[in-house]
Amino acid sequence: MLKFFFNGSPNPTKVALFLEEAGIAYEPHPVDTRKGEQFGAAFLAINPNGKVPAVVDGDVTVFDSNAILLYLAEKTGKFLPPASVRGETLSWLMFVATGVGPFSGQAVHFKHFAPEKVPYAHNRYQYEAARHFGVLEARLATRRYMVGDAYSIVDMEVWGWARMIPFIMGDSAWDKFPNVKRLHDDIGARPAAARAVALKDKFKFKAEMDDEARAHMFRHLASGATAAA
Ligand SMILES: N[C@@H](CCC(=O)N[C@@H](CS)C(=O)NCC(=O)O)C(=O)O
Repeated sequence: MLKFFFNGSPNPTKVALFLEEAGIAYEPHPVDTRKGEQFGAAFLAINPNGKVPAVVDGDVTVFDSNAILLYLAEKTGKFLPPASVRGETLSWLMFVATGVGPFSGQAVHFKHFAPEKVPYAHNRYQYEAARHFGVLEARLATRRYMVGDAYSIVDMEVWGWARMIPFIMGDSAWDKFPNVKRLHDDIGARPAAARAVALKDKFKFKAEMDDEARAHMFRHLASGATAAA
């Protein structure tokens, strides 16, 4: 059975959504990143980058949520836009993977977790997160789904990050992205999405973002690393 390594954060939740939507039987393996379990030798052998999600599917190992979505969609033929829009599919998958996700992640870091206020970094990542969601908003203003005429892995990928919009940019941020909100709400109403979000609640993850969690998740703090002169 497919092994799914996850926690309750946005990237694993996209993959949980696909597994639930596609009806794939899977064995959940919680990885408590606030306890440093992502750096255990067994997990690093699965994902040398030490991050969730990852899957082990027989003798195939795949890490990175976007790679997993594409792998599973191609393997099952489910939620994969048609070949006629292959170029668009790849463009939007990569746009979310390399733009929306990383900029949102940094926006969250400087808004909520950085040990000191860094206005320049905060402003830059807030601006770039909003700009990236603005690109999605413009795309969704004229179409129901991100690519093609049907719900696909690209919509799942957008949903994973759209869920975080209030945390990334504040509660009022939804007002700027009504069409992203529509897609978010449509997907969020699906039973598979409820199951994907609830998966983490079946396991006990460390809730506190305390010194132990910070030491594991923000390793540069302990490494003595400083900016290059
Ligand atoms: N590009 C990767 C990013 C994975 C990622 O950043 N995962 C986070 C959770 S959403 C993680 O494992 N963080 C733990 C850490 O950084 O130590 C993906 O899409 O899977």
